[in-house]
Amino acid sequence: MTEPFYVTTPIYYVNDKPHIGHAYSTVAADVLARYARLRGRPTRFLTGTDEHGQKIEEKATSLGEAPQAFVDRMSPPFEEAFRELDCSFDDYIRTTEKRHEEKVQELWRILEEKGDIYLGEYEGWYSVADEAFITEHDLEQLDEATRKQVKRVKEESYFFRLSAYQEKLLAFYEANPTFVQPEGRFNEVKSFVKAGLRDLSISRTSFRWGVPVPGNDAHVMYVWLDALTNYISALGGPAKEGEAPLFDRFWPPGADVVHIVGKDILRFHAIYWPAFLLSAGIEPPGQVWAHGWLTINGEKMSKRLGNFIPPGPLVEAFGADVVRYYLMREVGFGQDGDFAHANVLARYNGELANGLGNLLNRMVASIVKRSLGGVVPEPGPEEEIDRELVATAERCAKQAAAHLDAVAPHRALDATWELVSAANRYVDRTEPWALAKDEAKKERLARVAYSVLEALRWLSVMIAPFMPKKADALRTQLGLEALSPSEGEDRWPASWGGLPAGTKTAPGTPLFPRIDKKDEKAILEKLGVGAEGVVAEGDGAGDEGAKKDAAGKKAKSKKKGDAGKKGASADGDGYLAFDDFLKVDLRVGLVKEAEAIEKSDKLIRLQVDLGEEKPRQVLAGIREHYAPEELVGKRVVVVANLKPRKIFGHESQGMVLAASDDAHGLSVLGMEKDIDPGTKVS
Ligand code: ME8
Repeated sequence: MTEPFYVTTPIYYVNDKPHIGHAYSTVAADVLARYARLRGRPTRFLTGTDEHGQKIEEKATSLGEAPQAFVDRMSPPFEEAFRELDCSFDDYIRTTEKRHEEKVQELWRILEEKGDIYLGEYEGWYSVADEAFITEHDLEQLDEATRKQVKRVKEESYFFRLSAYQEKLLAFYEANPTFVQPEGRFNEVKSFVKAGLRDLSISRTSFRWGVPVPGNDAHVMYVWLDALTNYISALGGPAKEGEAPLFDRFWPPGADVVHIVGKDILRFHAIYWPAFLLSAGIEPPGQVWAHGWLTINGEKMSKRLGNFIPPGPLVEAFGADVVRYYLMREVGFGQDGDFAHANVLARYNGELANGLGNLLNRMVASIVKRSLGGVVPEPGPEEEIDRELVATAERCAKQAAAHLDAVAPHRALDATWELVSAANRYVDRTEPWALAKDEAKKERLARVAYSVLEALRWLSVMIAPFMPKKADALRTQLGLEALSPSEGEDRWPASWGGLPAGTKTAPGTPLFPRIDKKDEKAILEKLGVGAEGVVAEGDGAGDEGAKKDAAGKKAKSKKKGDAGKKGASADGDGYLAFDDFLKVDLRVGLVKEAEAIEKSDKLIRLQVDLGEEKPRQVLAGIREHYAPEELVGKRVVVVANLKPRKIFGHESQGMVLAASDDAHGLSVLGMEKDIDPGTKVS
C-alpha cells in the first residue's frame, strides 16, 4: 500500500503529569506508525499537548503560576515520557504555539463565513474536569467528586450550528461504515446523533485562557474546537491546495488518517470534529479508533488510591520495549484492560525470556556458535517438518499484517507468538544438539539451523513495530543490519530464504534475561508495588483519569481483577494459540482430605497437596460419582491458576479435571505413576 498514512494521538491536558494511560494511546499510535513505515508507506505521526481551557487556567492559578509559565513547565514531561517509550512521532504540537492558534482562528473564520456560527447565550452546566457542556441528565450520572466541579454557566456565547449537521453526519457515517471503531462504539455514536443534536456553545467569556475569537476579544474559543484543530494545524491546515504541502499530502482525500483516542473522548472526535470539517468543506478523517480504559492492578487510577503510574519508572525497570509489548499484548485493543505489575513479569518471563529469548539463545549462542562456526550455514535439503515451519511463518506473518492493518495490535502479537512457539517446537522436535553430535547428519543440522535463523529474521521484523530496540538487537545477533524503513519499500517478511548463508552471527547478551523470584521482588519494591499489587506512591497527579466517557458520564470503574484480562481463548480459526495453552497452570495434586459439603448433594471439599506450603482447598462437583474417602491418597490433575472463587460459601482454589460419559459416569483424571505433587502437567 502506498497511500500516505497519518496517525494521531489525543493531545493531552497538561494539568497533570503523564501516566500510563497517556502512554497507552501514544504507544498504540507509534506501533501503527512504525508498522506503516515498515510497509514503505509515507507516514506521519503526531502527538502533543492540549494547553488551553478553564481546567488548566484554574490549576495554574491554584499554584500561583501564570498559565503560560505553567504549561511551559508541564508540557515537556509528556514529550520526554513518549521519547523514553521510543515513540517515533514526527511532530509534537502544543496548542499554545502560534502556528496552531493562527490556524484555529482561520478555521473559525471559515465556519463563520459558512454561516454556521452565531452569537447567543449559554445557560446550563459545564464540567470543568471534562471541559464539556453537559445536560441535566449527564449531571445526574456523575459521581460526587466530579459533580462538585460542575459549574452553572450563564453567559454570552457563540454557537456552532451543530443541529444543522445531524443529517449530514448520518449520511457521512452511512458512506463511511468504518469511520468509528470498534463497531459497537460506532452504533452508540449513531444513536446519539439520531436522537437529535443541539447547537454547540463554542466560546466562553468568564475566563481568559484560550484562543481569542477573531473580531471579539471578549470571547475565548471553547477548548475542544481549539484542540481538535491540532490534527490539521500541525499539517499547516486549513489551507488551500498548494499552500501547505503536508496538509495536501497527509490529509484526505489523498491520505489515510487514523485518530487514536480513548473511549472517553469519542463524542468529540466522532461528532463535533467531522461536523466542523464538513462545515469548513474539509474532508473528515478516515477513522477514529476508540480504545478502552486501563485500570491499574484492577483499580481505577485515582489520586485517592495513589496509583497514577508514571511511565518513567516502568521504563527504567523493564525497558521501553517490554512496557510497550505488555501494553499492546495484555489488552485487546478497543476493550478495557488492566495493567498489573505481576502480569508484566509473567509475560516477560513466559513469552519474552522463555519464548523468543530462548529461541534465539538456543540457536545462535549455542548450536550455531558451537557446531557451525558461528556462521549461517548453507541449508541442506528440505524435509516435511521444515516445510511446515515455512508454512506457519507465512501464515503468521500474513495474519500479523492483516491484524495491524485492522488496528488489532494484540492479535498481531498473538500471531507473532504463534510463530515463536512453532519455532521452539521445531527445535524440540528436530533436536539439533543431537544432530550436531553425528558427523553424518551435518547436512540435516545445516537445514535445521537455517530454518530457525530465518524464522528469527522474520520475527525481527514482526516484532519491530512493538519492540524496535529488541528487533535491532535480535538482528545484530543474527549478523544483520538494523531495520531501516524506506518509503516505497515493503520490509514485511514474505519470501522465505532471505537470510544469506555465510552471514556471521554475533551472539551477545540474552535478549530477555530471565527475571528470577528474588529480582522480581526487588523490581516490585523499587516500583513501590505492595503485595496486593497496589502502588504506594502518589505524585500529585490529578484524578482526571476515568471521569468521562463518550456521553460525558463517569466511566464505570472495574472490579478488581476482572478488567478485560485476555483469557486463554480460541481464536477465530478455532485453534488455541500454544501460548494460551501455556497460561493454564496444570499441576499434579495429591488428595490429603475429602469431605462432603453439607446441603449439597454434588460437592466434595478436597484438601490437595500441590507441593506448596499448605494444601489447597478445592471444591469438586463429583459426589454423585465418588465417596469422599475413595479420593484420599489419589493423585489428580489440578488447574492451579484459576482465580479463587466461592462455591456454597467455601473458597475453591483450583479445579480438578475429570471426564464423564453415559456408560461410565465420571472419572477424575489421575496419574499412572506416583509423580510428585506440584509437578507441572504439560
Ligand atoms: O481528553 N486508560 O486529554 P486527557 C487508557 N485534551 N487511556 C487513557 C487513560 C486510561 N486510564 N487515561 C487517559 C483530553 N488515557 C483532551 C484530548 S484531543 C483533540 C483532546 C488517554 O489528558 C486516552 O487516550 O484527559 C484518553 O482519551 C486521553 O488519555 C485523555 O487525555
